[in-house]
Amino acid sequence: MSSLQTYLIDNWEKEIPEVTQVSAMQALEKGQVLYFPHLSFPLEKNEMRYLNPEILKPKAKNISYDCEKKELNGTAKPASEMAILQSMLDRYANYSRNFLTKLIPHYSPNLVQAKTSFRPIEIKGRKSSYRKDDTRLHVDSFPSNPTKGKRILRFFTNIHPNGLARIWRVGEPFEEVVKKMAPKVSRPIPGVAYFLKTIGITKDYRTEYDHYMLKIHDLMKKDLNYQATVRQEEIAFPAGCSWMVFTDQVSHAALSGQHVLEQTFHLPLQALHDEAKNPIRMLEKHLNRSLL
Ligand SMILES: O=C(O)CCC(=O)C(=O)O
Ligand SMILES: [Fe+2]
Repeated sequence: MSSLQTYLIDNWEKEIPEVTQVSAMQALEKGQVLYFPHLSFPLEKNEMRYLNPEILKPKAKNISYDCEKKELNGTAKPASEMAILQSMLDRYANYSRNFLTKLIPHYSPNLVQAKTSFRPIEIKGRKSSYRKDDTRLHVDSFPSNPTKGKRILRFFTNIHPNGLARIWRVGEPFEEVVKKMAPKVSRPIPGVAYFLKTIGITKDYRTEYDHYMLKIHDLMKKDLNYQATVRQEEIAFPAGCSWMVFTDQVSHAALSGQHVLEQTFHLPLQALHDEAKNPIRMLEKHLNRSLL
């Protein structure tokens, strides 16, 4: 199975034929990356000046935007000076949500729009701890943000003004990741999840599923031999294209590139077309018990 499934859609708003809708949903749930080489996000002239890492506040990796609260985070300057940037992210949030609704209408009743982000830093050479190092293959899982089983679906658009591609690697299928990593994870210590939530380290209760995903994320990134030897494919996403993937299922790494927009969506399990093929069920099958 190739890791990419390509769709030549070049318009955010046009209706999408049903055969394409079904193909996209099945490819996504199988663990492929949906690739839209002609789906670009043109910037207005007055938005171009934000393509500059200096708009980030110190230590921030990206600017994040909550399109429901209309709240911008991660900028060095007060939000009032960032009104144009905010409207750019708001437009991207709307375009990507409407597009996904047209591409996979099956998901739309249950689709939850999470943060929008703008990532203006060159990834290559960026310093970070191994856990935060997204140049290493990983599946997404975040220490303070348990999903409690909700899926993580991410939509990306490369908006680099001078044509620089974003270089990714896609690793082995999740079943293989589970076989290698899950046996190394010990069960959560009873009471810890409750404690983490009570003192505010986690924003919600860390389920056993979240525990396994987080440990697998860390084990993958920490294991340099795994990183070097596991089957992987390099993909270049040129400027002016978009792509979408279940990042909690597809092992991925972003090696280089600058200036990307990203929209995260969450999806409850029951919204999937084929509930059997998701990371939760794969982990449960491997461990032979329920995790949620
Ligand atoms: O910034 C990127 O290209 C991808 C980084 C990543 O690992 C993610 O967004 O989950
Ligand atoms: Fe990731």
